[in-house]
Amino acid sequence: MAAVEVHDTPELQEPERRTYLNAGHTLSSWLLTVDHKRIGIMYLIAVTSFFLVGALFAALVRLELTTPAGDLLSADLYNKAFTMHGVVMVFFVLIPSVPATLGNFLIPIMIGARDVAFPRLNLFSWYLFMAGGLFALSAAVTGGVDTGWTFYTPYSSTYANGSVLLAGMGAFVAGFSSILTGLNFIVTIHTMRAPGMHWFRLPLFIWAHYATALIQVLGTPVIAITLLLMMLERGLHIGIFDPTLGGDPVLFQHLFWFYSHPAVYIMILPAMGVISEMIACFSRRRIFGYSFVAFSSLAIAIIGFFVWGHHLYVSSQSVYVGLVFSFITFLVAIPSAIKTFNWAATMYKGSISYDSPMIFVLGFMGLFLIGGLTGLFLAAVGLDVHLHDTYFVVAHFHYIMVGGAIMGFLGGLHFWWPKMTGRMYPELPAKIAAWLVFAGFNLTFFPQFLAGYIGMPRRYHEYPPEFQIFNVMSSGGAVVLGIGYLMPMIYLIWSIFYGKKASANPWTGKGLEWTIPSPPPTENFERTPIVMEEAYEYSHLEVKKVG
Ligand code: HEM
Ligand SMILES: [Cu+2]
Repeated sequence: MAAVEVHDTPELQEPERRTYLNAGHTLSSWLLTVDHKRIGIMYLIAVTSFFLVGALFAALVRLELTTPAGDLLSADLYNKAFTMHGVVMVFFVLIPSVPATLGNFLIPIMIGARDVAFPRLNLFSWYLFMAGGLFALSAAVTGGVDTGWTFYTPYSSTYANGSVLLAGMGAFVAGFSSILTGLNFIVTIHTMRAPGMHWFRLPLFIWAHYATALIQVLGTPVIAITLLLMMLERGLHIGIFDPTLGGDPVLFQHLFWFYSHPAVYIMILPAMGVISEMIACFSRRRIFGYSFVAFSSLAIAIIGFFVWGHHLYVSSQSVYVGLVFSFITFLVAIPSAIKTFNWAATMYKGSISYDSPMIFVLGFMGLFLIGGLTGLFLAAVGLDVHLHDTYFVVAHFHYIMVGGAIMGFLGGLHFWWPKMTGRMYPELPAKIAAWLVFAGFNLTFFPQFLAGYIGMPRRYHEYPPEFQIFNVMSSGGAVVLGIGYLMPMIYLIWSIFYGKKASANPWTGKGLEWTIPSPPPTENFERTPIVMEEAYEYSHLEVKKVG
């Protein structure tokens, strides 16, 4: 039998260091916490649970579409499945994914603060989010909703059966959580930066969240009021959207997309912030064109408010208005391209290490590029007449939102996991998961571009047999993708118990979060840090490492 080496582990002798994790072990110490880090973790658990629910509905949709006949789900059930998939994924996964979890955890730390500006409001936002989620889920079990996540009128307001009100309430209440989180971040970033942390020393993660918060505060009230009007019309027949009551159904689409296009930037901008941090760290370089990347977040947030009409090219909107929206849509592609170019330029001649978070970054770059470029196809009015409401659109937005936002989220989760939990996860499964997600994703969604281009419409449960080959590829890819998503859930949870202890700075990163212990103490910093250097001073660090 092998000899067992017995030695005194220093951890056993030292009194256990106080961290935000061991600050309290009861359930109420979590449910009543005002610590931004614990609230971030609570969002992480909630978002992951919603993700599983959303994925379940996606699995139903993909299973149905494997064969051309509508044999698994009736048309009605199919409509309900993709609606719940969309509602849960958009409002309860994508929108809170990065800002509510990583944003909550990291923003105060990255700017050298002890918490967000309004810690109680932060906890209240979490409860609102959960209440919204419960409304939405109860819609699923009390008859379901079949309007699609877009709730288009007059179908939703007058004709649809099912729990439209509950689902609408869900999105409405969750919206307030999003507004209050944005408000909290804006005030935090304005007022709580440590001495020396002036605006152009902020990590790009902060800039991205600042821009996102502006959209959350300015845009979300519009969707809230729109959903409220839809629900009022449904309950009281007040005639705002339904033409038989004297309303205008396209008005709903304008109001809906006035929020929901900017909302896609609520989903992607924070992920872009994550990507900037990881590219700098794993290329050991300052982000090329820091201020361009910072301002492009603001530009995206602002111009993003003026492109909503590209969802209405075929809705009776004047073709001249369509041309204006088309032009502005092309404009908003510029700041996205600036980011992509600057990331590539940062990596160029950088000393890149391919740790698992970086694999997610590279995956993000590839998928976001395809998503963005196909957006240009859709932005061209003439082409969009052909592509609108086909699987091409479905593929486009999944490349952006799942390929982009979720890839960034997963990458960030791996990158900061050691900081959040004090444990390292196993590297090899993480690399495998990153590759599986990338491969599975492409196999799932690339065929949808082709199917859409040759005319497969979205939102039908049966289709002509010539589209089957694409759908079989998609459903097969979804299995690979599903495994890629499940793996991190397993090894990350495993690592909390069995992972190697993480040092304060396992990636030798720059940024204040790497200067405090992993996991951080409740108050983050013993003393308020004084910031003396620019963001991403990696050249400096290289010298130190060698010397
Ligand atoms: C490069 C910039 C982009 C351009 C030019 C662009 C263009 C478009 C256009 C024109 C449509 C409407 C297509 C139709 O309904 O026929 C569309 C749909 C969509 N886009 Fe983009 N897009 C871009 C980036 C994004 C980003 C960054 C996101 C999300 C983070 C996104 C998410 C969506 C979604 C969710 C839809 C479809 C919504 C639905 O009908 O359910 N797009 N895009
Ligand atoms: Cu849009």
